[in-house]
Amino acid sequence: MITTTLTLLLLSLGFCKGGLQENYIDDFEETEEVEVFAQPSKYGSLWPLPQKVQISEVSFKLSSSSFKIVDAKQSSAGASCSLLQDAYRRYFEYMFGSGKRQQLNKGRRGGPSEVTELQVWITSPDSECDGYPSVSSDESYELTVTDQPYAVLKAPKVWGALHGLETFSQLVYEDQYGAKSINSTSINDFPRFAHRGILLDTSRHFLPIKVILANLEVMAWNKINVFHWHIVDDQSFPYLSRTFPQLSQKGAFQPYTHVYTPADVKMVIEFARLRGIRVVPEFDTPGHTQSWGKGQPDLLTPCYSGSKPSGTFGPVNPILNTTYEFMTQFFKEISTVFPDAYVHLGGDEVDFSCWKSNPDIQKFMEQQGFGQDYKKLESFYIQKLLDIVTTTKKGYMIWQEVFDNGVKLKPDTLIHVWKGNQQQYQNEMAMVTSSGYKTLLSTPWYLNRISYGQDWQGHYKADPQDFKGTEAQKKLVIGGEACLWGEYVDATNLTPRLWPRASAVAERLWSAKDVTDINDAYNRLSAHRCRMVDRGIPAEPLFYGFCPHEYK
Ligand code: CP6
Repeated sequence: MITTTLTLLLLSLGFCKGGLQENYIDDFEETEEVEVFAQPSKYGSLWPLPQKVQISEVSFKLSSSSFKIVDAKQSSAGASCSLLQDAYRRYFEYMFGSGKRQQLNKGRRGGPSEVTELQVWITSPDSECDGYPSVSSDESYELTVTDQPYAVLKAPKVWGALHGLETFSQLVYEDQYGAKSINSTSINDFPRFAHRGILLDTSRHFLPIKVILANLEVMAWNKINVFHWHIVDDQSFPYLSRTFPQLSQKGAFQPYTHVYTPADVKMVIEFARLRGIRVVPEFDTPGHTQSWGKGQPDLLTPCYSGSKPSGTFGPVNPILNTTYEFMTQFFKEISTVFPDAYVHLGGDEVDFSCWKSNPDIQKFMEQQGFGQDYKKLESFYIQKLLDIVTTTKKGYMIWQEVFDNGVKLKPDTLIHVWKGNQQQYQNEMAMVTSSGYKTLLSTPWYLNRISYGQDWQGHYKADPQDFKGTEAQKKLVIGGEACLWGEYVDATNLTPRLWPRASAVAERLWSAKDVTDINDAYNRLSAHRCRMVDRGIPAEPLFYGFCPHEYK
């Protein structure tokens, strides 16, 4: 009875078999045939793959009762470096769980020897323990697990040590009797690109702090080192500004709990720092600013219908002095709240129709000799904004439109490429770098776009240095970002939509250029995804199969 009713209901809603089938075929994306069930890789579950790895057949045991992660005697960072001490605790738990410590059966004769210590040795006199990571941070490390009672993790700075701890934890596996084991291994590792980011959008849906923190943790497992926080946009303004509290009072989703307080922001920045992750906030103007207008009267351009204001508003009003006075104060605050050397200033998708309708703007265009070229007006605004932000001693990132419109930029500006098909974004990368600017790629990594099939493969195959250009041009590519825009994403579906798909981008940006074996990637990524699930994160499956932990 219930079934019949349901069928009728579905039919009446148009969910008939034929319709479904058609959509299904339309949406199907061809993916390369990989082996259906994940096979063990010779690199185990390492993800992203280190630059140089040697793993031998010789294996050692690890016992939760005797194993310790300790500072090497020669290390420049010791017990007072809480960043490292916290990381030791985290990784001990990932390897052995927080449950009761199991005694290794030491009575077994002729059994393999045991690794009892991981010694962490920071080799540079300044470990940077209390600093913030930056685009020029040294993230390299060396890891050796040999026939010694202890393994050694050597890194010039704490940032490399954090990555090395993650790698060490990825080398630990359970043998057929369930005993923790690690093979004799030698790793020399460093990132291919310095900027490996993920964009999360907290304007279209508010993301609770705990969701942001949980995903920062997963970013660390994937050696992602930038959290691009697209914190505000048209739909809401959740950033609580000390200077302009009415921005979030009026512009955040109501009730007023949908805000990030100064204490929240501080917590996110510190949680990220402890994991070697930079927090780059984006305050996107002059477009994408509807929510700003609610708490800051006169900031946005009044649109006209005929000779009268229509009551709606467009982009930031570029012709008023008050606009620039506001921006000066606002970005002064931002520069003190966010310690990173960069802010993202947006500048994308500016709609000119409102500016065109406004008689005051038309008059201004005439005075300035801009004719009907509204890109010139946009550039006028951005130019002034960049000068303002420069006085706060920050560097800036901007979306590609700002470059496309010919705005004069500081030589160290980062141009963020996000538009077009493959041909178009490759042309754009070639143009940006031939003009001498540094660039970041996101176009192939719009994780908010979903389709039926293994779309991670497409993300994996895109390479930010694949475009026509000289070696010098290729060097100007400093990395990329996976973007998860928030229109259709909130706390309920963010995590499985992001992982393990963003992991594919993480390996492209960390590992050597020639790491392209899709079968091996499938095998390692399947295991890496199971590890994420094991560590408590609902990462979605790549394809058929099961995870080993499901048996426990
Ligand atoms: N919001 C802002 C967005 C997008 C951009 N900027 C966007 C555009 C296209 C897609 C997804 C997101 N939602 N501020 C573009 C950079 Cl497919």
